[in-house]
Amino acid sequence: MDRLDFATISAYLNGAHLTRWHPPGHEPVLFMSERAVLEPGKAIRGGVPICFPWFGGAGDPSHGFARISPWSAEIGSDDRVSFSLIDNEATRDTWPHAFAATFDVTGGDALKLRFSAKNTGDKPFTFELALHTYLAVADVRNVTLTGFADCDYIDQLDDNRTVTQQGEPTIAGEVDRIYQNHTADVTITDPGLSRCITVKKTGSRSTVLWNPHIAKAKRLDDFGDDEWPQMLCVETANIGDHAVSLAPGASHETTVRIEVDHV
Ligand code: TA6
Repeated sequence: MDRLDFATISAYLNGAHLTRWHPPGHEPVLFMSERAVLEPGKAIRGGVPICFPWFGGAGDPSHGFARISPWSAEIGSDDRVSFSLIDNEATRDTWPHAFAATFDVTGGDALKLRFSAKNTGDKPFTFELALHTYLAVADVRNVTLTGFADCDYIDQLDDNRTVTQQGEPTIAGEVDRIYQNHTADVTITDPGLSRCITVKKTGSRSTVLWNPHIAKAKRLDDFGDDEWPQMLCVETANIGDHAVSLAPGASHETTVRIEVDHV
């Protein structure tokens, strides 16, 4: 008897945090740690954390306040959820700017994400962004990546040295790289799950590639010691030299389209 299966998405108002995208005929595409902490004001280990208005330790809290702030949401008719966050006393205490951020999620056979930030104040500001996407893989040591060859990256594990990627990266240890001026599609071919994930983006010139491997996984309380082989972060971002400056009234949009195909 014919059955209709639809993609499922799950998200939390806390951080406008997308935690699940399960397209029909595939295993879930986003990784979620079994030790993720699901509490208001806490970052969630997995899915797509929104790092805004800065990345990493460029401010306090690390990776910005967006991923630990309460967003509002409107659920659209076409499998779309639209989150929004505007400046408030708490955000202004850490970042003295007026802004309106939106994050649109559309599930289905492909996952479509759209982040937009608007300067609603009377002075210019510059922001960083990373849609810190945790992708689920069978074993990160066995995946094949494309889209990074010959691109320069900042190696966050080697004193932020700039390195030119020779060939395509493999994940044989901890990897924490910010690829510069990177706009190419990325593919992750995963023989263990017999699938290929493709990440396509617009409005982004940084891509972060991260896997904690053994030692860092052990240092993360909300990450199982044995979970690191099951994930790879491919983060659509604008960081450092690619941070975005907005004049009053201006806005900027970043989109990501994630597809998954059997191989
Ligand atoms: O995007 C890579 C990274 O900056 C790594 O250095 C690692 O810290 C990761 O983000 C996770 O950060 P979090 O604050 O979520 O533990």
